[in-house]
Amino acid sequence: MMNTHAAGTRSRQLIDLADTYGAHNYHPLDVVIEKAEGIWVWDCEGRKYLDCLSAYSALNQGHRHPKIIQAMVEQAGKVTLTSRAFHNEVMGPFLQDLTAFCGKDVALPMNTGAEAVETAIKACRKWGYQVKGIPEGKAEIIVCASNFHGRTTTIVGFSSEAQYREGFGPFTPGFVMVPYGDLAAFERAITPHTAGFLFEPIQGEGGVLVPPEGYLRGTYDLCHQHRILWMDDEIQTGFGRTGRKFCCEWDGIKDPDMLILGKALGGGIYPVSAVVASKEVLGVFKPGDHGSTFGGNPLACAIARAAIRVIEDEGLVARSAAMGAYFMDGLRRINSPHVQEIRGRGLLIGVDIKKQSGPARPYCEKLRDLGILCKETHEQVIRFAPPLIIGTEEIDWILERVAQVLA
Ligand code: IF1
Repeated sequence: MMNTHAAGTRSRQLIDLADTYGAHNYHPLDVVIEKAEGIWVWDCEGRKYLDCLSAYSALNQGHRHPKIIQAMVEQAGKVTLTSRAFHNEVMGPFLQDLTAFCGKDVALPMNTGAEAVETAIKACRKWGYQVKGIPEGKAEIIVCASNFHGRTTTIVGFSSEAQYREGFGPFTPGFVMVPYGDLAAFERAITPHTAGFLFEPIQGEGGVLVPPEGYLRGTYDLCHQHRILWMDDEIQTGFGRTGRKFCCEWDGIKDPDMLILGKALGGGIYPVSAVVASKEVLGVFKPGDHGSTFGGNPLACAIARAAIRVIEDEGLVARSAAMGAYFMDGLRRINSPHVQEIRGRGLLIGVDIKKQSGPARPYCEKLRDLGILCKETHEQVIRFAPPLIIGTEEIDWILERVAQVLA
């Protein structure tokens, strides 16, 4: 398929530089972003686009939110990094705000999502040995097919996506895979050595896959019957993205054993991640067991505090629910011959393109030409996930263009 977007000269040069001097581990759309504000971004030629990807939900608060930028600048004028060899003035207040927001006891701060997932795996295994009494070296963690939890060697080792694994073994043992959304299969996979169940409440990379109603609740109840930690990866779905504070609330779950957080926790500015859990679980870590040079640094903590405050003060959870319903309704009205299914919750929406209509990428390229940035996932799915600050007028503007492209 021809790329109809004639990237301007300066953009072309910058893309060539990245191609020449960078590793080719991505295949991005030909857009070079120079500037951004709120839901909008501009490329090097001054063309304006509405951001419908939000850096995979890391930009829930919008680009360069003034309150988060202000917190960042103020903190940068004081101290940015101490390492955990010393205390800093911001980490305590941040951890207090975060645990209050989540309704949990304690949190462990890291940087990227994958690091938080690794942290959760370590905590789960140690809890399995020390608290549950699983024999040393035998702990099992149940994971789901079509999962995405990050890119470390341990995490890709339990991916079902051949490309994520191929050439990167040998892999870490101790993970058992079950089909996503199948409660009976989950129950069959439980053994006396099961320490945890690691899952996404909606699989984003999997293609915005929403599990059947009752699945999350069912796994939660089974986990509690069998003393298994329910490890909820809300890195992409958390902080209002799905129209609830955390996506697990859609199945009535208010108290997950572990919340794994990232992306929007950093307000679209800085990588901030965390595992939030009970004292019983995170209490297994003793000094020296785990850590990170940058985790819990004062700049990260100041930014994350502001990022949480913006979600709360601007009512972004309720806004995501309302705008998501409006967006979904508009998409359903389009009635395109190319659409197989539309699914999602809140402002995490996937439009599944029929196989016979070809892959989703050319549709994303056409949308880009009309001023909308989005990205395909899993060949056939266009993901729409704008910042949660979006309004109905802007959604109407998107829908007009989507209707054109899907006609
Ligand atoms: C990329 C995908 C989304 C995640 C969940 C952990 C992580 C992610 C549920 C790891 C990260 C990212 C990674 C990013 C693109 C993006 C993505 F398409 F690859 F799968 F969002 F859908 N758990 N997802 O979604 O967090 O270490 O990246 O901070 O380019 O790989 P990270």
